[in-house]
Parts: sequence; structure tokens; C-alpha cells
Amino acid sequence: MASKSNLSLFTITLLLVLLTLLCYATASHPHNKSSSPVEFLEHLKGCHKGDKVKGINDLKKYLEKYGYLNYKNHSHSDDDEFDDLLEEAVKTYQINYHLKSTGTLDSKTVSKMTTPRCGVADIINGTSSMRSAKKRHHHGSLHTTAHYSFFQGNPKWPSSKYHLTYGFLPNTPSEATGAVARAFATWEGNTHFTFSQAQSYENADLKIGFQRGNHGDGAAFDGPGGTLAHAFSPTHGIFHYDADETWSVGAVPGATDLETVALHEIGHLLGLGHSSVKGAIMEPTLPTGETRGLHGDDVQGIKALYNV
Ligand code: TQI
Ligand code: CA
Ligand code: ZN
Ligand code: ZN
Repeated sequence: MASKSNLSLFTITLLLVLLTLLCYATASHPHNKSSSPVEFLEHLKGCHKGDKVKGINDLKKYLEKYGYLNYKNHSHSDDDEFDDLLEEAVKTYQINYHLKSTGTLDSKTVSKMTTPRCGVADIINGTSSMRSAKKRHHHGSLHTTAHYSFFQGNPKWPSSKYHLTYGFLPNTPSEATGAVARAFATWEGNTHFTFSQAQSYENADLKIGFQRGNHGDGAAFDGPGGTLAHAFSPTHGIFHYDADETWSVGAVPGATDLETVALHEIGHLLGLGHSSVKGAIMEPTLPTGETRGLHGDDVQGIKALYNV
């Protein structure tokens, strides 16, 4: 009897010692390859669109897991090609984490991705929880939609050039010059930029006018309907209204408000692309006969682009 219980005691002790040793053996190798699920990221540093590097497939899986990518049945869903969709996903990730939105897997982005994080996706059904995450942890139900964007390469006015002048082509109707001046005043009241009318059209930083059809800047207008206006990215400074549209001052059924379109085009002139936020001036849709003002998302976009 005594020897039998001694034997089981010995067996249990032996098992415990073995288990402890086993645990110690696995835990004492933090640099063990299989211990980090984001190990693959380290040698992807510097990767960008067009690259084909082993491990990009894992980057896609990572960004899919946290809601940045949804390849569905796309041909590149399961390979190592750094394609457009992946670049867009990396940019969105960088915006969400307040990194420079380059689309390149730079070392700051890699270091953010390798930082331990919670397993809940940042974007669920195209809805980002990131900006509310500051006030409320992203498990909270408060959701904010993905926001503003910039042009490819983030073109912007030099930081020393925060005062911009604007000029109008001769024969621009006073309804339009007035509407544009009010739009500049609105942007001025909400950003670090100031604006004033230039002495002459030629010397102006921002050149504004009405044009129709093919007018020599490589972006022909299309007659009534379709494109309403266009503006180029910094530092081109061109903003044209399509002269073939029905324009109005204020909300008029069947017409488009000059000032609302000016707010939108000035956003482009300053470097903003389109936004997915409903009601943002940079949202690429506007029901006819309506007016719209600046939205917090538009202002945040400028702040993010110019680091102010
Ligand atoms: N004109 C387009 C726009 O300014 C031209 C354009 C399309 C564009 N994609 C672009 C310009 C990307 C810069 C970057 O968006 S538009 C609206 C809105 C247009 C549309 O005629 O479609 C406004 C112009 F938002 F109402 F739909 C102004 Cl406000
Ligand atoms: Ca048109
Ligand atoms: Zn033009
Ligand atoms: Zn636009």
C-alpha cells in the first residue's frame, strides 16, 4: 500500500517537473519564428505597389482580418502581388493610425502593425471605428465612416504658402465671383489658409473661370449634365465651371449652387480628394437643387494633409 502511493506521488511529481520544463522551453524563446504572427512583416519593409515579394499574401490576410481589404473573388486575393487594392488598404490603415498615407509599407507602418493589438477589426462593413476610438475604445458601438482622401502622392501647397490669391477670367458673372469669394471666406474661417483676390488673373495662384467643351487644359467639359466643374491638384490652381450647366445662387430646383460647387472645387485646389462621409463637401455626390457647407471631415482632411 505504502509503496504504491509513493509510486503515484513520484509519477505526479515527475509529470509536473516535465510540464514545467516544457512550458519554460517554449516561453523562453520569444524570437522563436512561430511565436509572432506578424513576423512576415519585418522583411516586407519598403514594399510598395508593383512589388512581388513572398509574404505579401500574409499582409493581405492581416489587412483583411482587420477590415481594410475585401478581395472577394478577385484574382490577386491569394498571391504575393502588391496591387492597387492593397495599396489603397495600406493607405487607409496609415490614415487610421495617423501615419503618412503613402501606400508604401514603410518602417513606421510595419512597427505599428507589429504592435500588439486587439482582435476586433478597425473597419466593419466599410465603416471605420477609428476616429471614435480616441474617445471610446473601438469595441464601442459608436462608428464613424471612413473619411477624406488626398490625391496620389499627397500634393499640397508648400507650408510657407498659406496665403493664396485668386483671380477670375474676364467676363465671369458677378453672381459667380461673389459665390466663390464666400466659399473662400468659409475655407479661410476653418483652416490655416487665407485668401484674397489677386491684382490680375495672370498673377493669381488660383485661376477661376467658366469654360465649355474642349478648352485646352486636357479635361474637356461634356455639355449640359455630367461634369459640373473641375479643379486640379496643388499647385496647378485651375478651377473651371462648366458654362453649359444651369447655375444658381442658393438652392433652386433643377440648378446647381455656385457656392457649394466652389467649396468642393476649392477642396480639390487645396489637395483634398473625395470623401466617403455623408454630407461632407468632398462627398462626390450632391442632389440637384441643394446647398451644402463645410463638414468636420473636410476640415480634418486639410489638417491631416498639412499637419496643422
Ligand atoms: N466634377 C468632378 C469633381 O470635381 C471632377 C472630378 C471627378 C474630379 N473626379 C475627380 C476632380 C477627382 C478632382 C478629383 O468632383 S463633378 C460635385 C458633387 C462635381 C461633383 O462635376 O462631378 C461637385 C463637381 F459633389 F456635387 F457631386 C462639384 Cl460639388
Ligand atoms: Ca457638364
Ligand atoms: Zn478646365
Ligand atoms: Zn470632386
